[in-house]
Amino acid sequence: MANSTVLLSNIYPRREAGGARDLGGTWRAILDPYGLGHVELLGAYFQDKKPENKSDRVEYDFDESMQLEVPGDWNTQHPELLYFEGSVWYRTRLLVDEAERTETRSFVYFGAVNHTSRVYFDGELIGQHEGGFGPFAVEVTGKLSVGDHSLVVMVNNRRERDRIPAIFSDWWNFGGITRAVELVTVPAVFLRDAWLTMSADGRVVGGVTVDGGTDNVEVNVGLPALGVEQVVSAAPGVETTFELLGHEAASALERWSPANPVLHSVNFSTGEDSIVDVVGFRTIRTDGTTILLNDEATFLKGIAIHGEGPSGGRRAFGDADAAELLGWAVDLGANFVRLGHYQHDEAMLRKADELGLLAWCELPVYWGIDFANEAVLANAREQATELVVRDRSRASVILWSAANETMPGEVRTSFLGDLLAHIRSLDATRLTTAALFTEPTTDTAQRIEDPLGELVDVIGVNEYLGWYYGDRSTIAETTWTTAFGKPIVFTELGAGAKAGNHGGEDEIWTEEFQAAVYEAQIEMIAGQTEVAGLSPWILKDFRSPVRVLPGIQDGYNRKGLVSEEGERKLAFTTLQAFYASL
Ligand code: GCB
Repeated sequence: MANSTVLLSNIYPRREAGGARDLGGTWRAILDPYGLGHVELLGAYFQDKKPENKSDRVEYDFDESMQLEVPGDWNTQHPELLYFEGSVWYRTRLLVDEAERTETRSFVYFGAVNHTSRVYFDGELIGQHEGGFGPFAVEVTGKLSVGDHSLVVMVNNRRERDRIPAIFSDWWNFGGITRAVELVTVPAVFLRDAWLTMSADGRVVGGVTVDGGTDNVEVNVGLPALGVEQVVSAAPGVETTFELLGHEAASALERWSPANPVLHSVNFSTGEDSIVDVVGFRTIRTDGTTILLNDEATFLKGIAIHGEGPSGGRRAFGDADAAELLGWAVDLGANFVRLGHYQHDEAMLRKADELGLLAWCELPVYWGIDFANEAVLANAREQATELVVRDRSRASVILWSAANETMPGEVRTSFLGDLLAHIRSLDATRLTTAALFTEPTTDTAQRIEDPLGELVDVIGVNEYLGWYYGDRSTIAETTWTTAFGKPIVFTELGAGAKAGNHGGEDEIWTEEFQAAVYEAQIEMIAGQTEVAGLSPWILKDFRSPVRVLPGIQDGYNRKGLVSEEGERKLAFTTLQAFYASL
């Protein structure tokens, strides 16, 4: 199924300027475990009917059906939905009054819907989308007459061999309309996309895509603080890229960094449309096995984060969750977050920009994907476009990750090669990466030779010494090298511990055991020459249906530095002390 949706960026600026109406709140929902809700004779739920009189055979009624909060996963809203995988039909009513500008163009924007969705407006199918973590929009221009309208969204989160992710993962398959839904109103000719960032060689570069009209239009791009204003001539429907300022003027710009996360106001305008964004400027590149931020060697003091809220074991969304999760990372002394294993809420990157956290953004190409399937590759490319286009103005974003723990093989490597080339074609200013699967040998000299290493700029290594592999006593003397002369980032290491469970360092699941693994890892890292950072697994305990040990896991992966309710474990302090010492 190819997507029939539109990709709109700059939702934050539009929201702030009053161009977006929040459609979140309490929606109605009908469960459809057999996926038959579209069948005319049985229901055709998208028609949003109800029995009108005593002889009317309509076998559903949204008004009397289950309530679900949007945004939000469905799993944690009703106990009977915790494990539900299948289709749910969501319905909200949209009241349009006289004041609503109907002469302009309007889109219903979805921050994310997991996993596959079909959107119906007043009974008509207006868009379908595949991919559970990327933003998309459907156009409703001309449909917003004054009155009451029906918006129905069929959401399906079945795990399938030909989806991304596919069948297996170590996280909860949260279903639903998990991020914000907004009615976005724009002029007839508008900026579908507009971005600005700094290239690896310190130039201010960007792009604009104008939607509507047939003629070329002038787009003004300005950096008011510097008195810079430039006109770009853009043809409708295609991206026009440009360089703002000369190289010299760009080099005089105050740089964004973790120590100084300075953001500049940037505006884009054409005809009746304008966008005001805040953007930081910094360079990111590698030199051999070193990562250079603003031309200075930078060690990534990181932590991995899942898109799960700070409490309640639910899908995270919005500014408050982002502030709390990233606030913990700041307390830890981190300058880097790995946002695994899929695209996170835009709020995370906006907040990371403000806080001065560098970010790794990732696609859900995780474990066993159907790499031989062309349609899967096509969807991977669509998901990559959503990932990159939404956030390529964010200074925090330094790494685009194509995959996590995929098994070496020709078909896999060619799939990821294609995907990485696609990512680079959308954004050549940042580094590419992937978290590689490693099964460390018993040897203390570990060598990474997965050919994927050839295709990325930075090599992510998930290693788990002292947990899945090896003996804790030999971690410290282990060395890591690759065949590629590129920076290594330990993207995963760690151990499970139940918060509040205390005992000896050799007693598994205790906070002491976990802290001891961290101590040994820290000792090891100090002795590496090719390692440019780490993002241990993971900030917070997170739900996973494969973690079933009673009394310890109870449905949670326990490798968090804090529990699912935010209680800090000993290892938090261990890592914090290490980061403070650097
Ligand atoms: C991994 C995976 C991650 C798991 C983790 C674990 O290698 O990348 O998704 O959650 O290990 O805890 O086993």
